[in-house]
Amino acid sequence: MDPLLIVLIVVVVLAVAGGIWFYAGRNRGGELPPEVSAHKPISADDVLLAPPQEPVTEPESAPGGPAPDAAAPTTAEPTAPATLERPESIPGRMQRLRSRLAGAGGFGRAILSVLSRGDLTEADWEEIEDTLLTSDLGIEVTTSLMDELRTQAKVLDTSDPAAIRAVLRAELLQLVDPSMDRSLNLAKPTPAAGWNAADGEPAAAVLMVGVNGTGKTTTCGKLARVLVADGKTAVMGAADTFRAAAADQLTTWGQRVGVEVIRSEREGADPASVAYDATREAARGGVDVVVVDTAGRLQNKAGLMDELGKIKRVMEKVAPVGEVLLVLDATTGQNGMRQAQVFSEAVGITGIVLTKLDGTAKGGIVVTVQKELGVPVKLVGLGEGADDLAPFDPEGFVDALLG
Ligand SMILES: Nc1nc2c(ncn2[C@@H]2O[C@H](COP(=O)(O)OP(=O)(O)O)[C@@H](O)[C@H]2O)c(=O)[nH]1
Ligand SMILES: [Mg+2]
Repeated sequence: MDPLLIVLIVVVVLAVAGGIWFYAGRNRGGELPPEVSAHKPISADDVLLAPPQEPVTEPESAPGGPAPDAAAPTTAEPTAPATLERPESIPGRMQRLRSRLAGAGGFGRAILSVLSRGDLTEADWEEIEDTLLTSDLGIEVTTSLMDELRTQAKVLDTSDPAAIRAVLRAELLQLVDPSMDRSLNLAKPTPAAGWNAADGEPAAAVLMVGVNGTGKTTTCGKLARVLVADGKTAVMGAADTFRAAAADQLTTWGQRVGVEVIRSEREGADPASVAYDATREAARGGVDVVVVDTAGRLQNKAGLMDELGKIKRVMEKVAPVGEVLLVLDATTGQNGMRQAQVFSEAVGITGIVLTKLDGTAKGGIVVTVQKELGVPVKLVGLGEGADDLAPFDPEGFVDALLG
């Protein structure tokens, strides 16, 4: 063979082999890095199962914003009608909340299932007692309710679940006490003695108090929305001046529901002066209701009493405060009760807002808190959504518990 031809064949073979190696190498390098390829592709399910996103508007003032102006401690935040949402009707939300409560707090259903077993053993009765205790009915109420149920069970045919259900329903309803007045006092108050009529007609005032994290700010926003849905006008006061974020949170709610928020740009400003400004502005604007949010720091009982007392006093330079609502987190149970007592002593409470009743089986706290504080539960919160607040309805509540 021609040596030249042999050299040519070797060159061609080498070139082809090199090409194959190069191509394979490129492919290796072209693979996705493991951390990228490990990502699960986003499917329709991921989107559908994602927790619902609240349409939240960015607060107007950001940290590091304009310097605080000592001469003008409070400002009225303009509302942003573009982000306004349409509130759900009251009957609609009560229906929805009832079904949510039935899903989460239905301790009555557990009791009914035991009762329907017929002849009850001692173990069955203990099971009923345990269920009542874990619902936060408290030992005293549980004991008397157990006595009543046992007595009635002897009198009635225990194999008839409908009859036992009726007894349990009546007993629970009596404990919740349908005779209490649960309406919010939103009547226009009589102006204070020193109030100048030229400064406007004072608005009905609602003061929101309670421990940090119980849901005060959220409840202010939800309540303002209920008022708007009811055709009323409102102003909110951000008297939680401890953190700027608290006023921002309330401002965001104000923007959502189209309600003006009076706040201070200065962190640590005097909460009483913000509360006063909000109350005065509400009168000047001829608004129906002023809702004042407060801080709930509890390190020092005397300090808390002073602060809340002062807030209420300055608001009453305009007109009497019609509602002081204590916001209580239902999931904290008996712990929350002790804190509630402190607030109740610090400032007269006219009603309770029980929040986070969704996702707890501690519905019995309604009975306990009313008994210990002597004021009715007026509103219940059953979620973080803007429409997740409803008037407390004893019959609906008991029926939801019984499933
Ligand atoms: N599940 C549930 N969460 C709530 C309810 N009310 C308030 N929250 C949540 O509780 C947290 C604290 O609420 P916030 O209003 O800031 O409490 P504040 O410190 O008392 O003003 C927030 O994450 C709220 O969304 C309710 O009724 N149900
Ligand atoms: Mg707050």
